Amino acid sequence: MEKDRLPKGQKWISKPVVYDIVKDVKDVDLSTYRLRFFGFVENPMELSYDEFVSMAKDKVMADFHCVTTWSVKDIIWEGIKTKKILELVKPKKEAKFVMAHCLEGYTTDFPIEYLYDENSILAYKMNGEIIPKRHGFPIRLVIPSLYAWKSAKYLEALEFMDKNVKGFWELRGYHDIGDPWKEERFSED
Ligand SMILES: Nc1nc2c(c(=O)[nH]1)N[C@H]1C(S)=C(S)[C@@H](COP(=O)(O)O)O[C@H]1N2
Ligand SMILES: [Mo]
Repeated sequence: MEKDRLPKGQKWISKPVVYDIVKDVKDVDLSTYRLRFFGFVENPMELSYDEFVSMAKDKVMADFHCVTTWSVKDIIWEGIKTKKILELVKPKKEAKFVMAHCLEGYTTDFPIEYLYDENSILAYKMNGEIIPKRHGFPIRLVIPSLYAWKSAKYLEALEFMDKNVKGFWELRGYHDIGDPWKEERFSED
């Protein structure tokens, strides 16, 4: 049923609203850009943009829920599913949480389980086009099963951590997990 598709407290809108912690996002030089994976992993790894694109074979269509109460249906993301990245970097058993680090300084953290989700993807295309600058060019982490602030734009690195360290919005009161189906908007601590 259509209404079961919308988490409590949300309403549908047609396009995602851009939210950024900075006014201007610098242009990215793709020739020097690297996406890094580090921390508690057996195989730390870095990928150039070209390497990323040559590995990008996955596509996910998912709804996108923002904690400010809007939701957008059926956004199509193309790139590499995060579960495939995990097969390559091999998280150590200590790896319990992940911090996404972004080029302009934004960070967000979440439990590692969310990277095993079938719908979680590192995306370089959105709705069939290269991701527009303000939606996260060159690469964005997309975790459709969490509120949109966990979907880190302008991604620079994923850090595998043995404990929960709060990111930008988590330090300002947002939930450490942020499951829209449980309305985990704010944290209690
Ligand atoms: N790097 C980065 N990623 C970010 C943000 C940000 O400020 N910087 N904002 C987050 C927030 S609060 C939301 S709601 C979504 C918004 O995604 P959109 O701008 O593509 O609509 O991006 C998230 N990812
Ligand atoms: Mo947000």
